[in-house]
Amino acid sequence: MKLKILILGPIMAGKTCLANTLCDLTPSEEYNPTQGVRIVECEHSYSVDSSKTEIELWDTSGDHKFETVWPAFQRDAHGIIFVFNSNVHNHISELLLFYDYFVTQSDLNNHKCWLIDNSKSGRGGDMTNGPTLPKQLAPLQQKKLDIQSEDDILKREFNQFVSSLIRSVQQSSNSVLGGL
Ligand SMILES: Nc1nc2c(ncn2[C@@H]2O[C@H](COP(=O)(O)OP(=O)(O)OP(=O)(O)O)[C@@H](O)[C@H]2O)c(=O)[nH]1
Ligand SMILES: [Mg+2]
Repeated sequence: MKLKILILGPIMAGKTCLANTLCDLTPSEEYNPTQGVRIVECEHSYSVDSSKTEIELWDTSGDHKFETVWPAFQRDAHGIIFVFNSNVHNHISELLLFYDYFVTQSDLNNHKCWLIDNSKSGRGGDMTNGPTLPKQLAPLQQKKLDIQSEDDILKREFNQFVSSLIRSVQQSSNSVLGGL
């Protein structure tokens, strides 16, 4: 099985940093804006039947000048990781624009999304201390963490997220087969 997972969110939210951390690539010292998209691959072992899943992480740019390629990002995507920083004043409104295009106006539902607040709050907290999120984001599975220093928590939760995506892809392919 191959999963396409989009990493979406505002400029300088930490999307490239997240992709590098998940794929054990060395993070770059300075900020290099992603030009359009960068695709990195990693593998996941699904614990139930220990089969291997290839994962394509689409590390996208947060810059709106690339909006024309958003339809290509979206095509055949299985899940989305949204990254933002609740300490940056415009990040929540930016995040809503991505959510609106990639979730509200698409057929990808909230269960296939994960929201990461990369606001460097300290270890393993939930999102109870930050600014209140708009209500449409409330159903999303969410986590506040520092991507680089909390890579252990990040990887554990990423594995859970991928496992749940695999289950839902398997369920939908079973229901398609059942309908034949
Ligand atoms: N220490 C630390 N630095 C981070 C973290 N996340 C992002 N940074 C820094 O923040 C800056 C922006 O991170 P990127 O991951 O490149 O941002 P991006 O979301 O990919 O931005 P675009 O590609 O322009 O959309 C870089 O200088 C990173 O080193 C983090 O979790 N910890
Ligand atoms: Mg980037």
